[in-house]
Amino acid sequence: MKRKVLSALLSVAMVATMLVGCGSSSEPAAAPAEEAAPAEEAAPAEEAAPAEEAAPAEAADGDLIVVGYAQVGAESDWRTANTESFKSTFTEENGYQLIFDDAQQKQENQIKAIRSFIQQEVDYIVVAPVVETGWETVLEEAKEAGIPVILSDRMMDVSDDSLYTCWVGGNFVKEGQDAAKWLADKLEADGRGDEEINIVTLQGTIGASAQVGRTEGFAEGMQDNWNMLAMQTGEFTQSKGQEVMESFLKQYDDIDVVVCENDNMAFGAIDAIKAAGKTCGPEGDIIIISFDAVSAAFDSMIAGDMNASFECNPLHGPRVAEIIQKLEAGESVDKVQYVDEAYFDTTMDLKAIQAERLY
Ligand code: GYE
Repeated sequence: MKRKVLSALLSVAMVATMLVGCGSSSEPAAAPAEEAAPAEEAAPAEEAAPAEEAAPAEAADGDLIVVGYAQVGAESDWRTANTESFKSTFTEENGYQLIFDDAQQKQENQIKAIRSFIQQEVDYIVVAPVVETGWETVLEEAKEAGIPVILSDRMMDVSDDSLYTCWVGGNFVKEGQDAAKWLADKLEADGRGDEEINIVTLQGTIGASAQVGRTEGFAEGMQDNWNMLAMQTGEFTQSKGQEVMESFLKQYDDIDVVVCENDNMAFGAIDAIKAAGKTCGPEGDIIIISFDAVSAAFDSMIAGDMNASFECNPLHGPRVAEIIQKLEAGESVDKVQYVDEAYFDTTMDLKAIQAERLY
């Protein structure tokens, strides 16, 4: 299926990818964690590993399958785990050549990467789109070239959904709804169900489906006695999260809850709260709600800084490999594939749960 000899540039990119891949044997290939929320009893993900245990995948003519992955960037722990998942799955040993591109959180860079994948005549293009809109032209180009495009992690909002083959990722709206429900239950349990509650939100990259969905889902669960004082993007990074939280703390002296649309922004917010001489977490004055549930979020909850984190599973490499295998076999694939997700809070045995997790 590989269409012609790849350029020297591609070879360099592949060697670089392989080198990184070689050092990454620590991550087992993980199949979807079928965890139901809440995860108190904690079913650590008993994950089978279909993609890696299968015989190496090879295209019909015996060549390796060439996959171009247009990654968002390296903005968070979640993203690092996601990159690692792709690099450890799409190895030569498993029958693939991965061309990895880090777009540094810029859509224009992703569009360039996709165009370069088309030029290099890869077999499959995988995109974790930075934002939802503005993809039609480049997807048309991929379609024209006959290269299937698989979306992973974030979604695209395009008028013609035949422009991509399928999507696999988390249900961001549900994550937001679950977070609001958790807050309502917690306030009720603390006898604060009727109190005026002041909330601020650190949003992700504006226009990213992880931001759009989490903001929307949480808004749906807002109660009449809750005030959303302010919402501002922290770009999914710790440093921006800290900066925005510092400015919120200067503007408002009565914040009860901070909703952080990912864990890294929560880490920044917690630093800002402590620096301002305030307290947070289960024993503190400000409730911290976050998303992703990466390992460092467990550390933060165990340390008593964060209250709850709503899981978003980043281990999409094996899921995308499974999709590609089906397509190679001429089978059909589901257009939209949601991954089951749980949540974790400080009422749970977090150390035991953390010890079983893969990220
Ligand atoms: O929550 C955040 C990352 O798209 C689900 O992107 C992903 C989000 C994740 O930067 O940490």
